[in-house]
Amino acid sequence: MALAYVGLGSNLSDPEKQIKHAVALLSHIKNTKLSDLSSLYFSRPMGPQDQPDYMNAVAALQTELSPLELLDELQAIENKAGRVRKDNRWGARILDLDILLFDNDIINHQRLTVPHYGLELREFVLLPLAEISPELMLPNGKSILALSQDIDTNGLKVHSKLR
Ligand code: PH2
Ligand code: MG
Ligand code: MG
Repeated sequence: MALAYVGLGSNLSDPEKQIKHAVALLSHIKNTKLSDLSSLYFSRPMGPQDQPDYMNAVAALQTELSPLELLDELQAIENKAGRVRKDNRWGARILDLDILLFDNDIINHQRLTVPHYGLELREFVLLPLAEISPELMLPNGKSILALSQDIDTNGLKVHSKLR
């Protein structure tokens, strides 16, 4: 059994609804249990500024799946939400589900990099992570709580509880 942290993000097609629906689908992934869920956060776009604001959250999953099996499940949920995969790095998206951490694993696979490459630089990942797991450490030994306290919050705020 592994403990995985997944980042959820949306800035198109009613982001709040997208995230809530995605949470419901996360809780039905095979051989996986949704063990924790952050609040829903309102966040300013990182990357191109000519895109809508985001809603973000983080979920903790206990899973028997391998990292790539979990990635397949997450991509299936993204596709179901109607996400179109195009070459718009950091651009607007209906639903983005990113594996942030998978136990203490370091994964450098063509399809998957864990820890997520942007994790230490993104307030909309660090603050929700610190909300649910303030004691969490990255494989490189850094503390999530310390990183979350040092980062510019860039207007990030709790929008509502997700459960
Ligand atoms: N995701 C991106 C690009 N920019 N900005 C915010 N605030 N939240 C995101 O989830 C996000 C982003 C690409 O995945
Ligand atoms: Mg992303
Ligand atoms: Mg992604």
